[in-house]
Amino acid sequence: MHTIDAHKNIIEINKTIAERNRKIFAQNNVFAINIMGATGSGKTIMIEMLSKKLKSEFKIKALVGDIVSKLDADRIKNTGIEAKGINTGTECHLDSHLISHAIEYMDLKDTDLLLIENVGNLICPTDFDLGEHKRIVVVSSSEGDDTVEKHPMIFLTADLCIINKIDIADAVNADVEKMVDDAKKINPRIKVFKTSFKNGDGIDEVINWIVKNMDDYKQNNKSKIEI
Ligand SMILES: Nc1nc2c(ncn2[C@@H]2O[C@H](COP(=O)(O)OP(=O)(O)OP(=O)(O)O)[C@@H](O)[C@H]2O)c(=O)[nH]1
Ligand SMILES: [Mg+2]
Repeated sequence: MHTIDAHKNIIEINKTIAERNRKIFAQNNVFAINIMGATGSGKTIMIEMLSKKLKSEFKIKALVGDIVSKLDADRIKNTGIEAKGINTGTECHLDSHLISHAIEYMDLKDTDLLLIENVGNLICPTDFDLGEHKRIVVVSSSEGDDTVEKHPMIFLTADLCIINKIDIADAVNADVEKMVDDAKKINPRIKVFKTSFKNGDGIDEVINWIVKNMDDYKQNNKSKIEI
């Protein structure tokens, strides 16, 4: 009798399609970010702010994963950029196959930055490479200051950790510095910013990080294309 490791197979197939997506992004010089994070932590509000602050300088588009509804995609569209909702149904994460279809009809030549909001939770998105170049994970003080410690895998795979809702940390008895320390203990390479997207604290640091990484990617990608 053969035993099949179905999860391993799914991850391998996902990886192959993710590499194909990455190649398509490179051909079109698109910098893609996978924005993961807890439910209600502030992923959509961050994309809304990024859109408002960066859309005059860069061509930005968004893909938005949700179990049902297009509410978040509509919120982002209202800021004046193209945003497409992807309903995952019973699945708690986006995968590279869903992204490959979503970008089929997107004008990637007219895109500098693709922001992909994953389904809100700190578990399922971890294993699924979408073809992105960087990963951001957003958590907030109101989920409890043990949230980071309890979900090490997603912080291990992320490049930037955002600890949001610092404006209400005292009210919910959350020790924000503990969250910062936990993220750095899990992943010493991770960058951590403390934010309040409600009042705008920390958004400029997030913007600088994105723009710097996008510039580096485009510079590197350009030299590869020229070779
Ligand atoms: N007090 C406070 N509220 C915030 C902050 N950031 C976001 N919120 C509120 O938190 C709620 C959830 O924000 P969203 O941006 O929708 O969160 P999300 O991560 O996209 O949520 P899902 O897509 O449902 O997983 C909204 O009511 C926001 O206004 C913050 O820094 N401080
Ligand atoms: Mg959202």
